[in-house]
Amino acid sequence: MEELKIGLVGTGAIGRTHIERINNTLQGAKVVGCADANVDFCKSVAEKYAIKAWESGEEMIASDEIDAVVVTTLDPFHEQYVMAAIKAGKYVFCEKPLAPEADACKRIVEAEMAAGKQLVQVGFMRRYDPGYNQLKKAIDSGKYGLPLMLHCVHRNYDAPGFTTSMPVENSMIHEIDVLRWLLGENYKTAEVVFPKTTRNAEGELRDPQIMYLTTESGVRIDVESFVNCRYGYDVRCEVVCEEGCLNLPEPANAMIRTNDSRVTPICHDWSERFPEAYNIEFQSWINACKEGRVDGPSAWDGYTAQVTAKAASKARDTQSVVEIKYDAMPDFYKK
Ligand code: ISE
Repeated sequence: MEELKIGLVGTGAIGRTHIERINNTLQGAKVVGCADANVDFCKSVAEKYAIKAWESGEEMIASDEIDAVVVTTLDPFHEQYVMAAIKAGKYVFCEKPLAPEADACKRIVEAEMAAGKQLVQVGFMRRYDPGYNQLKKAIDSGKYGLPLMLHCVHRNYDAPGFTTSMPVENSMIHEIDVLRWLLGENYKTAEVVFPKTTRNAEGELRDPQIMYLTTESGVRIDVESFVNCRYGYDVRCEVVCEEGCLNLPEPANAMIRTNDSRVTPICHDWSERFPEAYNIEFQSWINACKEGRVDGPSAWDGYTAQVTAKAASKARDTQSVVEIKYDAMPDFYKK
């Protein structure tokens, strides 16, 4: 296959950045068509990028003009387009979360197994971030002994429209996935506690929140989410091992001396913090599609992330420690 022809469903902000990334920066693929529930807006996007606008996502996915699919719609619509891609036997990249409910993720897993071939990749891009990869390499080397505790921070400048469930289900879902990948094991329990709420939180939102997870082997993790921190975008991860402590590197920025102070700027949001991770993620997905395989976060990873997030949500709502129970991983997903 010369160039992978991609159809993208959902032309919102992240969908448009993916079109630009694939068509202008990456190799071996082009987004050739798009669809969106807002047909007029979709047409304006298609015109801007000189691609075809489709009135129906399903028709685009089934068409011979498309080899593979990217789903960047609102979360509740992920399932229907991922299912359409599985039905058409096409590789599909779905932004996180795979679906808002664990049952929907399970339906996708079952459909993919029934199709007999892995086709789905979930957009957990932190697995491609060079910094998290350095942590993984250091952990896997065994040089520092076993990981015992992880201290993580995930702060956003602001988060308009956020409700109390979103810090877990929309923000910390990234930690839920990337830390499970980092440690190579599932979680056992979840708990979420509320510190004092910032006066910058909208409406009933509880912000910040701290999520505690334990893994099957007993590693203890704390993740602070503060979605209205009002100073920038700040993602930290410290892995305390038996004989060493590993810290996620921050993007390097020049330190400036000005106004009687030393200032080192930090990123404002996730799009500034993780562009490299997105580029590596999409280039790997394109290459894998062309080679006829999926090598990134699978539908099973999407399912386990959602089961974990739902347990953490239950823990938050009931202010108790909740045990996390996954179905057994089918052989189909074992590497
Ligand atoms: C957003 O959806 C993301 O995926 C960002 O990475 C995260 O930092 C932010 O909190 C989420 O709302």
